[in-house]
Amino acid sequence: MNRVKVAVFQEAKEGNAQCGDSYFYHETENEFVCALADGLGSGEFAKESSDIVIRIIKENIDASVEELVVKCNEQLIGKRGAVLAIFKIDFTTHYYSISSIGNIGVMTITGNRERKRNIPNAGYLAGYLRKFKVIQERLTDEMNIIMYTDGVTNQDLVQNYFYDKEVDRITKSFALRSNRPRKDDTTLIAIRYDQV
Ligand SMILES: [Mn+2]
Repeated sequence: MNRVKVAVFQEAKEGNAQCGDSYFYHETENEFVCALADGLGSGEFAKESSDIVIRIIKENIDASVEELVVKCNEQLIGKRGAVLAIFKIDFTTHYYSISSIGNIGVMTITGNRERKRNIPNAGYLAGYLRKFKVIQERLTDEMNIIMYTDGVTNQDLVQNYFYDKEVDRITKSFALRSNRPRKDDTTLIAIRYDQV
């Protein structure tokens, strides 16, 4: 049985058929990883870039967050580019890592309802990569982690339904109550960790 629960809401920008955001998550005995990418611009080329990023992460599940960012960046040379957030849990050390490059978000919520929005690194992935930070923190006994692209607004992010322990209820509440019309492709990933 998986230790981490995940639910995803995704919708294209108003009037667009295809969403340029891509995501992937996977749990093994020792790790959980989730990545979310938003291709720059919109349409086909945006999707191409975000798909490349997600493919690299699937093919290199065991790599560190830092290595994943570097590899993704290399593969985007000559492409439109993408912004990227990666969240990874190491079950053996009880630490999690987060890195985000560009306008894409990660918010952590601990059991005592403390919300923290990860500060993203400036820029985006497209072949030239500046220095970037990977934050590492100890897992708490219960945590919600919310990953989102820029279709999710600040107004959405302060809502109380993000405290819910059931990830499906978080994405359903978001679907019902978040801001519309969608001015950008919108992906919201709700992740729940409970120490067993
Ligand atoms: Mn976007």
